[in-house]
Amino acid sequence: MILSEPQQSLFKGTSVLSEYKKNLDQTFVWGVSSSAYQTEGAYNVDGKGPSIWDTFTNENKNKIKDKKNANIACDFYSRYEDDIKLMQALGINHFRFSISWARIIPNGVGEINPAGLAFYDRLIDTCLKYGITPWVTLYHWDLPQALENKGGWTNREVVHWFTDYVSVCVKHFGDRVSNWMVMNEPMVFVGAGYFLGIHAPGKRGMKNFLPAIHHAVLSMCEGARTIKALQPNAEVGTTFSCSHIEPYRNIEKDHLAAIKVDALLNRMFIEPTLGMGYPVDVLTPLRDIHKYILPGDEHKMQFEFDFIGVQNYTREFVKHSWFTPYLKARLISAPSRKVQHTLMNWEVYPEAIYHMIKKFDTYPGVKKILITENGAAFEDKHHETIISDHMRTVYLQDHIEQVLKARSEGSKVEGYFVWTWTDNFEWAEGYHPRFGLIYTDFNTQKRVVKESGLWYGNFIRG
Ligand code: IFM
Repeated sequence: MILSEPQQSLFKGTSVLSEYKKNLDQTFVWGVSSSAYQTEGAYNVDGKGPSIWDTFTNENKNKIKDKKNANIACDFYSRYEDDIKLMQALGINHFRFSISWARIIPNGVGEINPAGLAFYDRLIDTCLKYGITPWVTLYHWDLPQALENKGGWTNREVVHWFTDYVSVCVKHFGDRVSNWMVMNEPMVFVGAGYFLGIHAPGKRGMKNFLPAIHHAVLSMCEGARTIKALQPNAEVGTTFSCSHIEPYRNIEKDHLAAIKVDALLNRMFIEPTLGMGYPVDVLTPLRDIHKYILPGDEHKMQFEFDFIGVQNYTREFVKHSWFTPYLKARLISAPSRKVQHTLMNWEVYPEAIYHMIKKFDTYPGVKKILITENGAAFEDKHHETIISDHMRTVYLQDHIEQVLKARSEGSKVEGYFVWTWTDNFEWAEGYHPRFGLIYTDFNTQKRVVKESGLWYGNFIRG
């Protein structure tokens, strides 16, 4: 029988990949990831307060592709049970999702919304009913707007607001949730939201960026301490975005530029938590962060996480550039390098995830690594009975192969979550780049399993 190209990819697991899989113990975690704002919708129902993303998308329409918002998104708020049943049917039994702070505490501090707690009770109970372990992220970028009105992440008070919110969640859900992630990709929400102004809340400049970095680091560690104090047996982690960095040309200036970009994108948030301080020796424009560090913070900004979540999608090439303020370095995009790339213009380079695992694995304080996000946005092809997304399937296979290769060499990587379960709202990019294993028809909310979803389910089930 001659198999079509997409069908062949479903069977690729018979080679190197399935060899790795065969030698893997049962404790390795295979899952899927999502987040509240990108999927839930129900943005103003049952007592939920507005978040910065509700405000940003509804009031700054020009900053979002096609002026979209996530008021409805995937309507996960009503459809969670069907989504979880589908997950179970595919054989996926670990689900990473986030809690919307403004659904639990509409004003960010103070009064708790019982209907918000009840929604996550239903969601967690449904996961457990279908044999799916919940992995809960406490902050995936949707700060309550009421707190942004008081300065948001630039206001040091945020550390108290955040730990109060964390303690409400852990006290309420801790009897059923034992895997927590404090934050999702702090460099992205702080960089895009408080320096570049392209994400909510749309703030710019060093005067916002530096305090937001420091307060996010403090909140991440104080939040983690809060979880452990309330639930000593919990597995507490946090997640970091990262890209494998290379100099564009083999010249000193580009090597120096690459060192700076690596410090900014890959080291800025993990190193302080490990007691190494901010990497401002190589990132001199960020030296003024010390203005925000108060006596006693050295201890508060450290925490021994049980695991770190590594979120990698690509590699970046860096070139020296006199014209780029502060960094004097710029990224050379994948399309301009004429290499294979996704709809996000991110180069497809599976070895990047291997290099990132190795990089984080060498920090002595890192106890365990989970790949909490990896995936790709490509065009999906609709056939009569199937949605074929061959490129996504191959992307996942090649990246998983690199993850398992690192593990076979002794790296402490113990799990992998695909970003993402259903196609959803991709922030400033709106609904165009689809990352899902499951196709979402945003008019009808119908879900259709893509070929990549079938492959991933088959692969997990072995
Ligand atoms: O959709 C995002 C997610 O919210 C955070 N990590 C990267 C994904 C793809 O851009």
